[in-house]
Formats: sequence, structure tokens, C-alpha cells
Amino acid sequence: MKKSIDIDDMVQRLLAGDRRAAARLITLVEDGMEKSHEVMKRVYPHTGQAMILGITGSGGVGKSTLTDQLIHKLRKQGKTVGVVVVDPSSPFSGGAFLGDRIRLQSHSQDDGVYVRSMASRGYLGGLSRSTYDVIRIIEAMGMEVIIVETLGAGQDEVDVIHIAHTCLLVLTPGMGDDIQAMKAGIMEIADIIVLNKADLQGANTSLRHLQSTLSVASLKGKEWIPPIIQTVSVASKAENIQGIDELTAAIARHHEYLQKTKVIDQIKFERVEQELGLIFKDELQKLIFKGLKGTGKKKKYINSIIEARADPYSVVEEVLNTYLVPRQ
Ligand SMILES: Nc1nc2c(ncn2[C@@H]2O[C@H](COP(=O)(O)OP(=O)(O)OP(=O)(O)O)[C@@H](O)[C@H]2O)c(=O)[nH]1
Ligand SMILES: [Mg+2]
Repeated sequence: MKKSIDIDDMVQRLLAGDRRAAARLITLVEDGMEKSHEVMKRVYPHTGQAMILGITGSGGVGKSTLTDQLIHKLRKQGKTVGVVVVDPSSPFSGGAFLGDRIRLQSHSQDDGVYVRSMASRGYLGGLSRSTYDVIRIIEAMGMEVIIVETLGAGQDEVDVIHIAHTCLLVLTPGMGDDIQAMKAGIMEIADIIVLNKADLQGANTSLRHLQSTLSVASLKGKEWIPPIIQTVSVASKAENIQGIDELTAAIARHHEYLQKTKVIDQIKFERVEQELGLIFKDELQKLIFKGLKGTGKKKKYINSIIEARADPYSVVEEVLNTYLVPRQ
């Protein structure tokens, strides 16, 4: 017989920092089982204290390499660090996923670091409900800083900005066209712009591009103008790594700005708003399908759509009006 999991016990162990408990709870939540509600109800009150750092940018710009450097720096400052890598590139397309594992493995013996990769995204490209939950679980484990690495920028909807207190947008030299295309969105996404691979040709041209883009944006009276930090996050000699101190200083300055202006409250509000929306979406669907079960109505609706007597939008409206609109 399969041993049932004692959720209370598991959550207690999580709160004490037990990595195996964290891994099991994360698996439960990722599977989306009924039990995940029980897990999250217990976990949630122990969250909300961590500083959340988003790192986003196109594939291969150096997000994981930078994360690795930031972990080293934060550990030196005595902070514990959790990392969630969302949507690691497919192991079939160049093995960056494996790359993440290898790069971040140097911390695998360190109890103050917990790394988790997740392959899940919502069907429209935004972060999925389980991503929000996994971040909460790692917070409850006691990690003081949580780094969320997401692939994206530009056209994509980058919802990490609804979770991250500070969002780093990572660019590399030679991304002139991308930067042009992003002009409008750049201020929305980035609290700090990282021009990584500053050791490559074209770094200065890209820097000038970025500076002029931002100086136009800054005329609009923004309170926080994203600083541009140049970094070299991998080099054969450690002394050739550059910009990491400047980057951590900029993160600290942004953190102070958020506290001083209370913008942090808005970010916390948006995070919960997103969570609520995602949970409602899932639970409403479950509730409605459960309600239709055994009535034969679901089959009838589907057939009427196939036979072009109805369309899914009208069906959803009808069902919602029948079951959810309170009667006068
Ligand atoms: N020259 C140079 N190469 C770098 C630098 N930073 C990272 N790289 C290299 O760029 C490649 C991609 O780095 P990753 O850290 O995996 O990039 P990523 O953005 O996490 O990639 P995905 O997760 O696949 O989107 C690796 O081969 C790194 O060694 C840098 O500052 N200079
Ligand atoms: Mg990566």
C-alpha cells in the first residue's frame, strides 16, 4: 500500500529548512492534486518576507550565469538564496537546461541555497499557478532572497514583474534591433538593465543605444530610472568577472527606493491579485465541470457546438448565468 503523506509533518520539516520535504511538497503542488490546497494553506502564512528578484531576458544572454554570480555574492553577505528557473530551455534544444544544473551545482552542498527548475508555464505564456506556489514554498523554507529566472522580454508577456520586487532585464551587445523593438516596454519590465557579456565586441555601441533609449523615457518624469550595469559574468580568470558588485549595489538601492516610496505594497498587492485570479480560474472550471457531471449536459453542450447549433462562448455564458449569477 502506498504510504500516505502526513502533510502537517512535511510542512513542519519544510519550515525547519528540510530540503527533502521541500522537494516532496513542490512535487505535490506541481501535480496539482487535491492535497496541494492543504499544503498551500499551511505554507502560505509563513511567506511574504523574502526579497524577490526577477531575472529575465532572451535565451542565452547569461541569466543563469549571472544568477550563479549573484548567489556567491549574496552568500558572502550571509543571505540564504532560493532560485526558481522557469521554463528551462528544452534539453533537446542545446542543453541549456543541463547547463543550469551544472552551473548552479557548485551550490548543491550549501544548505543556504535551494535551486529548482520548473518546466511549467500557463497556456498563454504567463507564469502558471504552480510557479507562484513553488515560490511560496521556497519562501516558507526560510530563503531570504529568491531569484526567479524566466525566459522572455520584448513581445512576451513577462509576468515575473508581478512577483519580483526588483526585475533585472538582461541584454547583450549586438541586440540593437531587439532594443529598438522594446523601447516602449523597457521601462515596464526593467528596474535594472544588465548589459551582460560586456567583454564582447559592440558593448559600447549597445550601451549608447540603451542610454539614449532611457534618456527619452526618463523625460516622462519617472521616479526610478533603471540604471544600466555592464557585466562580465563568466571569464577564465576570476579577476576578469566584472560588474557584480555594482549590480548588487543597484539592487540594494532599488530595494531602498521600494521601501521609501511604498511601491513595494503595490507589488505585493499585484502578486496576490495574480494568485487569486489563477486559483479562481482553475477552481471555477473544476466546480462547473463537477456540477455538470452526471447530468448529461456537458455532452449535450459539446455536441451542440460540434453541430454548429451553438458556440463555446454562448455555452459558457449560459452556464455561468444559470449557475453563478445570484438570483434576485
Ligand atoms: N563572453 C561571455 N559569455 C558569457 C557571459 N555570461 C554568460 N556567458 C555564456 O553565455 C552562454 C549562455 O549562458 P546562460 O547563463 O546559460 O544563459 P541563460 O540566459 O541562462 O540561457 P537560457 O536559460 O537558455 O535562456 C554560456 O555559454 C555562458 O558561458 C559573459 O559575460 N561573457
Ligand atoms: Mg538559464
